[in-house]
Formats: sequence, C-alpha cells, structure tokens
Amino acid sequence: MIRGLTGLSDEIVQNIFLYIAVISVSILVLITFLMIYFTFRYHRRRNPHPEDIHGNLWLEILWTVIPTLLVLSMFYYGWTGFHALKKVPEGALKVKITARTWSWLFEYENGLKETELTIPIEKPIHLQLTSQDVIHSFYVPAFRVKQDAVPGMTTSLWFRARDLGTYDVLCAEYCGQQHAYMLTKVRVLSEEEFYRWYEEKGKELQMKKPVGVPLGERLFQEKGCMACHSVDGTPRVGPTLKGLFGKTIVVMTEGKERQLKVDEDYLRKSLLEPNADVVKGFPPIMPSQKGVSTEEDITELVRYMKELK
Ligand code: HEC
Ligand SMILES: [Cu+2]
Repeated sequence: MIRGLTGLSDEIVQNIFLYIAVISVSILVLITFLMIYFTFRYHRRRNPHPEDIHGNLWLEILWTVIPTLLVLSMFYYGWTGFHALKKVPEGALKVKITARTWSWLFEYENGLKETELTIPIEKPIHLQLTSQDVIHSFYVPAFRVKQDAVPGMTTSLWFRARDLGTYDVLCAEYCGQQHAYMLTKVRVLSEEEFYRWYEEKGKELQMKKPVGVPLGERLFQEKGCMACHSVDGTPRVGPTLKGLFGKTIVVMTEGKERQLKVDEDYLRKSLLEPNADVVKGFPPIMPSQKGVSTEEDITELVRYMKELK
C-alpha cells in the first residue's frame, strides 16, 4: 500500500500522482530507448534483407499482461485514494460552502457566515458545497483538493491542514466573466486561536451587532455584491452604487428604454427582481436575492445603499 493512503488528502493525491508519473516516465524512456536502439540495430546496412516475424507467444503474453497489471494497479490506487478522500473522519468540523457568481460564502455550525475560510490546524474539515447559480469548483491547490459546487445538490469534501498559514482558494470551473477573480483564502490557525476566534464571532452574532463593520456593509460583503459592484465609483461588471440614491438613470424595462429616479422601491426591486429593470449598458446577469436573503437583510442592504454618497 502506498504510504499515506489513509492520511491527509495532499499526501494521498501526491503519492498517487507520483506513482502514475513514475510509471509513465519509465515507459516513455523504455519505448524511446527501444525505438532509437532498433533504428541502429536493424539499419538497412546491417540487415539488407527484411524478414517477416510470425508471432512470438511469450512476447505477446508479456506485453499484454504487464501493461494490464500496471493499469489495474493505477486504477486500484486511484480508487482507494478516491474513497479515502470521500470518507469523512468522525469529529470533523463542518462548514457549508455556497458558491455564486463570483464569490464564496462559508457557513459554520453556529450560524457564522464568512467570506474567507478559517480553520484549525490538524482537525479534519468537512465541507458541504452547493451553488446558488451555475456550476463552480472549489479548489485549494495547497491541499490538493477540488470539488464541484452544483446548483440543486450538495457535494462533499474533506481535508486536513498540516501547516499554519494562508492558502489560496480558486474557482476551477469557468463560470463567467469574473471567474478568474473568484478568489479567497483559507486561513489555518492553531486550535486554540481558532476557537477563540470562533467563539468571539459567535458572540458577536448573538448580539446581532457585529463589532467594527456596520451591518449593511457586512451584508454587502457576505452576499458577494462587491464581486460586481464598487461603492467608490469604479465601474465593475455592474454599475457602481456610489451616489445611486436619488439619481436619474436609464433602464430597459421589457425591452423598452425609460428613465427613472432611484428611490427605495427601486433599490428593493433591484435585489428581488434584478431583471425587471436592467440598467442600460449592463448585462442582465445579477442574481436575485429572492429566497436567498431574509426580509431584514434586504431592508438593511437598501438602507446601506441609500447612504452610499
Ligand atoms: C454577478 C454580478 C452581480 C452581483 C453578485 C450583484 N449584482 Fe447588482 N447588478 C449587477 C448588474 C450587471 C447590474 C446592472 C444590470 C441590472 O440592472 O440588472 C446590477 C444592478 C444592481 C442595482 C441597480 C443599480 C443601478 O445603477 O440602477 C442595484 C441596486 C444592485 N445591483 C445591488 C446589488 C446588491 C445589493 C448585491 C448583493 C446582494 C448585488 N447587486 C449583487 C450585477 C451583480
Ligand atoms: Cu466560479
């Protein structure tokens, strides 16, 4: 058995990758060597009269059996490795991941919602993924894990971090214009530090008043609005929300152009039915908050946007 097959996901993937790479390279070297060797050995000058060979039983058995065994062994290690990656150890820390265009949301068992994944070292982490819109893929190269997030279903994944530090998270499934910027981090803390952080955040959550960042701004980040909207005037995929309230804008309503003055109702409608009035010059790609955000969250977001002077 390959070492580490029951251990960490990065070891499992690493070892199987190495195993397959070593076999592939050996075969490449062997075939290339034989090719060159035969070119000289059976050159026309040495073998002026070509000869037909009518079968060699042993040779044929060998070159059927050996590759079959090699390929089966790759399958065996791939299969058991896959199972090890799918079998979540007991006592794992559960985190739900929601992917959407173009950001990640991590939800802990105490209800805490974060846009970066913070985890304790050594502890197995059990991730359950889903998507709000299109297919995304959660990919952490440092841990050798990758799993699709598919709308309408839950997929799962586990891993364990062996070193402290911060690691990159990417989306590995092309999901539209800002796909390449669908980045975030995994922060690995010591167990003690992690639980301190976790409990502090949990307390803030219960007080319903996060310390530091105002609620509206926090929701704006948590719901991934900033993937498409800036609040400082720079245009992104969507219009900037700076100074939007009270402005007169041009929208397309059922294919017809019309002007309107941005009020509270319009802001609310923009969240719940983003495609009813599409801002002229922008694509109709904003995901609806219907069924995703609570009434209170919507109210808070609208209040936040009204104040973006
Ligand atoms: C995937 C990209 C994307 C995300 C995520 C997104 N939006 Fe949008 N949004 C757009 C685009 C594109 C438009 C312009 C087209 C339209 O009106 O549908 C828009 C329009 C708007 C408008 C109307 C703006 C105007 O100038 O009239 C508001 C308000 C708004 N979004 C708020 C939000 C909030 C709040 C969130 C987070 C809950 C959010 N958006 C998330 C892409 C996005
Ligand atoms: Cu994606």
